[in-house]
Amino acid sequence: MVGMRRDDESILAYVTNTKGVTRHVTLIDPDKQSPQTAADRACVAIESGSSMIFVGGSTDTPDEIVHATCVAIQEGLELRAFAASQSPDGDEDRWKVPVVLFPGGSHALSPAADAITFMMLMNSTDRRFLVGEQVRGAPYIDKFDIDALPTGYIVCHPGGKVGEVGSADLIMEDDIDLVKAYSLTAAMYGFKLLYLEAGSGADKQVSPDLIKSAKTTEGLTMIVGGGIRTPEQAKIAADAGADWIVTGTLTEDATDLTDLANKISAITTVL
Ligand code: 1GP
Repeated sequence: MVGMRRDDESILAYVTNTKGVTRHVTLIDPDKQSPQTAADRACVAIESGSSMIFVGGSTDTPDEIVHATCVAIQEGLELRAFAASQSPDGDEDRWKVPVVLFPGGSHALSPAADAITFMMLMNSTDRRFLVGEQVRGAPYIDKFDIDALPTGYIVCHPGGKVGEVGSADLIMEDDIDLVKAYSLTAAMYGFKLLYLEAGSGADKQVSPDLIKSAKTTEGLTMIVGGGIRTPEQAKIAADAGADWIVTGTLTEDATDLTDLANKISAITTVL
């Protein structure tokens, strides 16, 4: 395990011990930049208040690219942690954030990741996304000794590419009781995380009413992503009960690292 996490805390504990504070995840799609640029972006994100890195997104990225991206990010974080440890005012712990695979399937895995969101796309109509890809991937996750974070993944309207590829029976804005039933199901299965997804690049974020409804189920840490680009949008999701806000497109759209720092700081300061 290459993990950078704090020594006395498991990754699942890090993710689920929210202490009532909403935190931010930066999603890096390995397909969208070189591993070195991914590492630079991840370091800027952490410096700007992000608390976790997800690696994943595209459906057909080769394993080698995913792995090279995870290695580069881990090395970047390690260097920053070391530099902080050498400085009297340095905060070494800030750099010890998990690098977590956010896979589109049983491909795109890397032993350099600390953990994986081990997901059931709960509202898929395709067995492959309910349990098929998971059965294919589990032996590799076991072999690589990556922590599996048990996650219920629910795709909400508009759903974007993941909704299409994952054959999701989309949760609509007014499906308040349905999303509650899904959250109960997730808790009864023993999932610890529930990820409400509007789809990458969505023109509408997950409705706060859906977040509120799912949040009434105890024992689930709520991750919300898709279409969040501004502090106002992040605040809406946080106020509705999101424990983690994920942004991906925001990073890809940033014109440079300074722009990225400004955009992520603007979000993390309102959480
Ligand atoms: C996608 O929820 C994430 O899986 C992030 O979405 O790219 O719209 O930020 P965006």
